[in-house]
Amino acid sequence: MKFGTKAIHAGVHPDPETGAIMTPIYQTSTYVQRSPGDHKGFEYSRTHNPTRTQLQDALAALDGGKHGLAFASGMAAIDCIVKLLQPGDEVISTNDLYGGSYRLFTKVYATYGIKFHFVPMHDMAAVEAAVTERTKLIWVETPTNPLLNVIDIAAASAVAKKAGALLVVDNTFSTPYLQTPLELGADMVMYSLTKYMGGHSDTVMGAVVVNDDELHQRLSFYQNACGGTPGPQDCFLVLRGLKTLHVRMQRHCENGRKVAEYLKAHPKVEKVYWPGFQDHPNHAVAAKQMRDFGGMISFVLKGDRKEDAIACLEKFQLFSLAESLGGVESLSGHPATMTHASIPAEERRKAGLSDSLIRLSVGIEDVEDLIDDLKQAIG
Ligand code: P1T
Repeated sequence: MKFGTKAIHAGVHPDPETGAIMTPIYQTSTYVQRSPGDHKGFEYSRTHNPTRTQLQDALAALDGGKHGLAFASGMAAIDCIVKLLQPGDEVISTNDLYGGSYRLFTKVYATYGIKFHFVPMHDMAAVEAAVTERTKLIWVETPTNPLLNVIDIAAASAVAKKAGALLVVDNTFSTPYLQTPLELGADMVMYSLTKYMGGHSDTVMGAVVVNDDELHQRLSFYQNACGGTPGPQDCFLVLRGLKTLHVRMQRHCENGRKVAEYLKAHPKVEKVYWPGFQDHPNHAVAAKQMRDFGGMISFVLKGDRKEDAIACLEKFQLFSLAESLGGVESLSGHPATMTHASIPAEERRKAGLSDSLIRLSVGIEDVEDLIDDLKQAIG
């Protein structure tokens, strides 16, 4: 089955009771048992819920995985993965990543004795140099948030296998439409479903997809034991979003390309970060592992001044200034004060994240209107 057909049909089936073609929202916390332990596979909705089961199956199918696990947020999904570790274990993570992931690693799990090494992962030699006998997890986000660096998943998988570590890919920016990390050797794919997968900025959710049965069992244990599970209404919304993922992503990519090219040609723009450009430092890796280049773009205005970036952000009419990304509507953001404020300024500078960086999530509006908005805001 091809991707678009899977996005609409995989994992879901008409309701056996009524024939309802869309997955019902099973708004129930519990399920009647005939006799203690004698039930229809559902005991309590933190553990299993039929709406969530269909979403998890759909997510697994789209990534070519065997098992999907849904969570109440992307952060809850990341939290569940890190729970696989023990004090003394080490993690190698990209140094350019979502600020919330950095905060969870450094402010929560580092205090439990897990050590995190943050390295520029587009340089695989830097990853290899950080490996020790305690390395248990390699954390890849690609393209990275917000600098759109691209990390070679197959190469990272080779390093992880040699080290005896698990490889996770946060695939939030790409979605399975653009890249399928399990096929490239990743052990786990992680999503903030809040973004492109849900696609309509109307719910917060996360997911993990895996192939390995034992890994799935361990993650399911923490999913249930710790309880960061989503409600059925949210699962329904993401299931609905997935049905148009391929159509939306195609348009995000088309609009992304036009916006990136417009910015690159603009005399007041210093630098544009977008992996589709031939001269992007990781373009060859992007072209190898991605099917297109996405709708996330960052840029810096000439002069590299924070106040100019803020003035531009305040002028946007269509690119609403808001945290988040991946919805049908275009958004803009200032990572240094918004999504990445939890990364200390010194660490941000080391990773190349300037206080004058503007991040765009290019939506699926008519691109001429988006370009008109950029024209008036940049001047
Ligand atoms: O917001 P939540 O659903 O909990 O997902 C966290 C998360 C994880 N990974 C990546 C790559 C992300 O971008 C995010 C959330 N990001 C934003 C809110 C943002 O505006 O960048």
